[in-house]
Amino acid sequence: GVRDFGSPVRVNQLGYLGNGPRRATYVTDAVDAQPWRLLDATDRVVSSGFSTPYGLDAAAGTRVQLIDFGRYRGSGQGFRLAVGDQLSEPFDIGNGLYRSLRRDSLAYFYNNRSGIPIEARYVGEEYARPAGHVGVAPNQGDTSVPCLPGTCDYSLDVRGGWYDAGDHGKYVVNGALAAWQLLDLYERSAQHRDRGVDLRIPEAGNRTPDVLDEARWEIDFLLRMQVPSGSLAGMVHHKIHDVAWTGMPLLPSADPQPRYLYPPSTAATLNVAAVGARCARVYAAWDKAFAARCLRVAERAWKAAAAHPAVYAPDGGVGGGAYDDTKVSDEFSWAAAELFVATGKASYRRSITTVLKAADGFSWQETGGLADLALARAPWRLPLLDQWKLRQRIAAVADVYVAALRGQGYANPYKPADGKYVWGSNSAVANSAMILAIAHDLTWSGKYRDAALESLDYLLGRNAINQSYVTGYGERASQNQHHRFWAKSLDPALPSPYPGSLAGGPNSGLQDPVAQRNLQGCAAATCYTDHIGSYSTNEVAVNWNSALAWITAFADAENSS
Ligand code: 9MR
Repeated sequence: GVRDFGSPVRVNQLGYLGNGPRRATYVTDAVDAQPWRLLDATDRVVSSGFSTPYGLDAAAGTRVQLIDFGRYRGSGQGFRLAVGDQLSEPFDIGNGLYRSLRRDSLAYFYNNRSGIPIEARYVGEEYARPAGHVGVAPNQGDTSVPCLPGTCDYSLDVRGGWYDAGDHGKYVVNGALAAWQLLDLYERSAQHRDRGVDLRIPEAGNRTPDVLDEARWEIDFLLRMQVPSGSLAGMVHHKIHDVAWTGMPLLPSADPQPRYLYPPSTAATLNVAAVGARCARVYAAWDKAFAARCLRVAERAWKAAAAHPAVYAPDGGVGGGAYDDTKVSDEFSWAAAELFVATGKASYRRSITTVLKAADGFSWQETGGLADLALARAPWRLPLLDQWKLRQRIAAVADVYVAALRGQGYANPYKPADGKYVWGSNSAVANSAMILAIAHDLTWSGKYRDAALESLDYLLGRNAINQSYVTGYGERASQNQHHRFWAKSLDPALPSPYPGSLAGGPNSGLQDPVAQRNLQGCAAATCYTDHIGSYSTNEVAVNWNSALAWITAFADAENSS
């Protein structure tokens, strides 16, 4: 049947910042401009105007018009936009709107920690659970994990870290990207005199910024994944996960399956080199011994990768994600850039071979652009002319995203050339917004700031299906993301996803049975269903929430200074 997306008036359901853009999208076949009204919580008309006809939005597959209510200077709660008798979902206007989402998006990580009990005093009774994979029955424990039979003859203590997503695997490539993004978030805040938010985690009050404590939970795990000795010494195991996919629902502590270390890969090794180098620089001010250890591991990984430059993780497999990648020139370049920034050594600089490209952005698989983002965080490492070129490169990419955002019916910097949305498309949106924000930091150009902020409108409801993809934020927010413990729709005794959890989002590939059953023929931006079984459109993942955390931290800082 026809899917019901509610009101045709699409807004950011969290709201609009007092000093940000204020636009909405109206779905209509009308050709002429339409009159709109902005209503306050008492239904009083506080502003009005006419929409701007746009035409067919290709990603949504419907015709739309644009509404700009930026002239309205008031603030408050419970506004609605109206066109005729069609009312949008309610939203707020004002400052400080992103403060709580900024904190919740980071709370995602504590909630998904492995190897430590998740305590009610930090997350509330509903979300508390016993430690997972610490060797208490029925778990076999991540404290001593053997290699996949026949691949090596040792076991490693790879306790800790975060669970990847809705499953209980722990994967180096995207785990490293997520930890990196939290470190970059911290550095961005520090460079902008933004003291960040306090988190409810066991390490709070230890004098280290909480976001660095959270990132360290993962980094400690990543360092443990390094091969200790033998012919592959210094390489890093690609992943650790169960021998077969576990059923749902299932608490981490109730997982009875054997878990294995999967063979090292060049990609995982270089990811650890990159995040280890960033770690060395960031933690130098907080824990010198840890910083030095990060650098030792990173340089050892770099050497090992150079000696084994084409060891690829295979596609396929059972019990966990593949995170396969057969092109690692981009990982070499990213690691080289981070190591250059950390050490200043010219040899590392000579190994930087990639630049940021609009079509690639960055992701766990495509890390070439991260070389530029590493340099952008420490431009003083470069001669002035190269600093200028770096700024120009990032601005040129940001210009492409601004054009994509302005050229679509819903403000979205993500516009894949083939028109198809990928698995985890929402992270591509948030990562593009991060690049826009960095372009703003480097150039002070307001168009990049506005586009970065407006990208959040898309994630929070101003989109083809009137969907806020973030649990707990917005009237029509995702609440059934694919997760083995946050599985209320399978067992009412279990909780919904913790507030601030980002769904993967529309995926044209329909790569799970629920999506295949319910979304046949969908236009790209509508290929999403808030069903716990739809892992290819509705899973959560560490590298997606890290992107949300970065961009909401930016929005919060831009707005509360
Ligand atoms: O985010 C990953 C996406 O880029 C891939 O296309 C997809 C299929 O390989 O896998 C995604 O990662 C999933 C991983 O394989 C297993 N845990 C959940 C991850 C998020 O869905």
